[in-house]
Amino acid sequence: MKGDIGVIGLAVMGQNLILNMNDHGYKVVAHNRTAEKVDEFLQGPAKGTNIIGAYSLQELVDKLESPRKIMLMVRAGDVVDSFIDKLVPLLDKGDIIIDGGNTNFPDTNRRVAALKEKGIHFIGSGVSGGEEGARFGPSIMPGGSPEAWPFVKPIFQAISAKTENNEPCCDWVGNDGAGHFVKMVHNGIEYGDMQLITEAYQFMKDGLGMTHDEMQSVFIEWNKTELNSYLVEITSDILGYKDTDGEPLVEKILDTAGQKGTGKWTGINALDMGIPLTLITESVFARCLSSLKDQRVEAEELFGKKESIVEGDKQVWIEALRQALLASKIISYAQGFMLMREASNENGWDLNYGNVALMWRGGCIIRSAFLSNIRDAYDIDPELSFLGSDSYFKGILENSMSAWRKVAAKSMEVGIPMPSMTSALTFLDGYTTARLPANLLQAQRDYFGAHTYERVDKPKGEFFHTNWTGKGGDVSSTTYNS
Ligand code: NBP
Repeated sequence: MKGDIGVIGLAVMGQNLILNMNDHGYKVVAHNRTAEKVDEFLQGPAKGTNIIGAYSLQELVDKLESPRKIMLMVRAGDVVDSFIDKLVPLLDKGDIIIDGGNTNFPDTNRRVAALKEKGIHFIGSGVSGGEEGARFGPSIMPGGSPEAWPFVKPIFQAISAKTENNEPCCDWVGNDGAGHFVKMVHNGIEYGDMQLITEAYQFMKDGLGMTHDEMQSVFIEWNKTELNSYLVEITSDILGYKDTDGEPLVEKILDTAGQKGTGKWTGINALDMGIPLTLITESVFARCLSSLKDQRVEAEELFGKKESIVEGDKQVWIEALRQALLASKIISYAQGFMLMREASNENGWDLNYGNVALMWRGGCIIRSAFLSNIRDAYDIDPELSFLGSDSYFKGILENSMSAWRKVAAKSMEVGIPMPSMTSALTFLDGYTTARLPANLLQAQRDYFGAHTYERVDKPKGEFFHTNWTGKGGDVSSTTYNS
């Protein structure tokens, strides 16, 4: 009997996805560039299962049922292209290649188009949840050639995480690179959620002088509220974790954050598309700033910086902080969905935002109760342009406003950096201001560069130039927006 699906790449993600597929009754053919890893896998974790090994791509192809489904779980980038190039001559028209790695979506756009010309279907799929997710139920975000989806759907939906109502956290996202785009935004949101939590931690630790056990209890309590999420849960575990000497391990970890690029891609896309994705971008910059450790140590000494203690009732501050965190999180997701909306419109992807929220509901790093509310919001209005306008989220933003402002103002006053919480508030203030000072900005642009402006008392689309000094000419620059 031939295999249902082939998987190339026997590192942590590939192995765990294969075992997951096997658990769900699928016969998987496993291949890896370094052949010894196939044997190690078959004699190790895959021992006693129905998993079959393949030591060459030809063997892999020969052992698969038609149409063949071959999933790449290898390092993103050139390695994916190289496997595609080697596979194509061995495949038949209608066969399917799936890239489950962390690929930048323009690469998926390119591969879908190139393979279509050869009659091969291509799916680019985000997979989130790390090692444990891959093994027991990840969030899976597939996009690409829609013709391929019916063949892959039963396998992906079987192995994916499920919501509390047993809905699979996996559905078709859209054409071309839509799946990898949505996975990229997921990772950007993950950056934002993590940064917000770290800001709350620093406020509690440095501002309120709380112990790690106290902070752990706060996160345990917060996890029983609207903030209920995987990241809040693991934060409480981390804060309670003691090193061998009984001290909190977290304080022994160097404060320089790493990154693998998906947050940066999200920020770059937001800039390209003109979407004010301020919170995620601040979170990426916060990681960049953290990596300037030596400079920060010198600068702290140079400026003689000392944060002052936050005065007042600790419990009142903790509740204010919870509200500030929740409100900021709403803004982060609102911005992320704005970005997806713009990308969907630009690329004709017809994204279903409620489904995206559902796919993130379980299995992935940003899984949270909150995502059910986002799904409800898009069920009520599938074209919602700003999540904060939905009555549930609007209510939270309004109720949290005063506490959020107090936390933001206090952080500025005492010198605790909270770039994401404060930028979220600034965004909302800007978004809810009907008249911003961009009129002055337009005047400046026209003054120095004859860039023209529109007038509030004339129809939109009519452009004016003023000779502000009497010395410049009346010729204006070409009007366009980049
Ligand atoms: P890695 O990203 O570490 O990739 C390891 C695989 O790539 C191995 O099969 C390795 O073969 C193969 N490979 C490499 Br590296 N260079 C190669 C080359 N030049 N030619 C052929 N094969 C090559 O594995 P992973 O951490 O399991 O991740 C797989 C994908 O899933 C990545 O795109 C990753 O970004 C994504 N992802 C990872 C996680 C996670 O938590 N780790 C979560 C979600 C998504 P070899 O054994 O012969 O060296």
